[in-house]
Amino acid sequence: MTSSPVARSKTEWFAAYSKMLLARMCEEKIREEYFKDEMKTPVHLGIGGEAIACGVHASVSRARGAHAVKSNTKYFGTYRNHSIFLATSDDTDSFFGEMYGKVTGCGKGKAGSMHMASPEHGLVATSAVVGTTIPLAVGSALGDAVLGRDGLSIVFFGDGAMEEGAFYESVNYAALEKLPVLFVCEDNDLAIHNFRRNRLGWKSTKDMVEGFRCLYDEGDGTDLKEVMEKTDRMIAEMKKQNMPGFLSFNYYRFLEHVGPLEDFKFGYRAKADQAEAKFDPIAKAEAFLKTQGVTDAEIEAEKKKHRARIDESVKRAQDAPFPPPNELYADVWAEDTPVRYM
Ligand SMILES: Cc1ncc(C[n+]2csc(CCOP(=O)(O)OP(=O)(O)O)c2C)c(N)n1
Ligand SMILES: [Mg+2]
Repeated sequence: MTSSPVARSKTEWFAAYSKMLLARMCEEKIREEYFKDEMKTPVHLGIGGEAIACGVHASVSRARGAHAVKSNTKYFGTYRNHSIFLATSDDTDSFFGEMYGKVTGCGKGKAGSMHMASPEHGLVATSAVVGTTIPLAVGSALGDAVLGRDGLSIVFFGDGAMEEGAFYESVNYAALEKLPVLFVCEDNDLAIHNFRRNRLGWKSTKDMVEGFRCLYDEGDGTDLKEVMEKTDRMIAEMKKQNMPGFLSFNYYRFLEHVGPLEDFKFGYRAKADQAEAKFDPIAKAEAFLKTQGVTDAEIEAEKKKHRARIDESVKRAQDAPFPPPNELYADVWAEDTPVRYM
C-alpha cells in the first residue's frame, strides 16, 4: 500500500476514541444489568475489538463524508455488532431500547442484540447467521456498479465466517467484477471455543485473498491508529486500482462467546495472564492520545458525559413499552403467511 498518510488533528483522533469508549461503556453497562433478567436478548459482547469497527468507520467517514446515506456508504455486520451500531448511529436510546426489547429499539424490540441495524445511518443489516451479510454487501456493491453510482459497501465478519462457502463466492465475484466492497475480518482466533488452527487449512490469508486478485492488508485490531491508517490507505488504493479490498485485524476477545462473563473456567484457553493493557484498545488509544496532547481531565470528562447519557438511555428503555401483540408480524417477510406458523 503506497498511498500517503492522512494528517489528523487531536480532535479527530479524540472523536474516534470517543466512539470506542461509548461502545465499551455501553457493553459494561449491559454486563452490570444483565442478570436482572430484564434484557431477554443473547448478547455477544465485543470488548477488546472496539477499535476495528470504530476505526474503520472513522476513516471511511473522513474519506467519504460523515453522512453515510448521502455519501452512499453502506455497512453490514455480524451479531457482534454493538461497536458498528454505535459508531454509525451514535444512538444510545435505540441501542438500549433494543436490548430491553422495547418499541424504542432500533428494531422496535423485535431484533435483539444480534440484528441491530440503522439503515438511516448506513448500517443496513447485521445477522446471527455466520457469513450471511458478506454476499449482501457484495450485492450492494454490485447494485452501485450496475447503476453507475459512487458507493462503498463495507462488511465486518469474524474469522469463523471464512469457513463458509458464501465467503469464497463473495470474494471471488467481487474481485472478478472489481466491485467497490471492503471486507473487514475481525479476527479473534476463535469461533465460539475453537481456535482457527483447527478450522482453517490455508497458511496465509494474504495469499488466499490476493489469489482472488483482491487488495489485502492486515494489522493490529487493538491499535486504533493502525486500524485507521490501514483503512485510509486501503480505501485510497481501492479507488486508485479499481479493486475490492480486504482488511484483516486481530484482537483478543476478553469475554465469553455469548454473555456478559469471562469464560476461562472452561479451560480451553488461559487468561492471557491479562497483560491486559497489551490487548486493550481503550488503554492503548488513551496512551496514544496523550502523545497528541490530550489530557487526563479531557478523558475523564468524556467518560462522565458518556456515563450520564448511558444511564439516561437505560432508564428510558426500562420505562418504554413492549411492542403490542399486533406488531408480531409487522415488518417481517413472512407477514402474509402467519397462520401456517401458529
Ligand atoms: C451458518 C451458521 N453456522 C453456525 C452458527 C453457530 N455459530 C454462532 S457464532 C459461531 C462462531 C463464529 O465465529 P466468528 O465468525 O469468528 O465470529 P466471532 O464470534 O469470533 O466474532 C458459530 C459457529 C451460526 N450462527 N450460523
Ligand atoms: Mg472469531
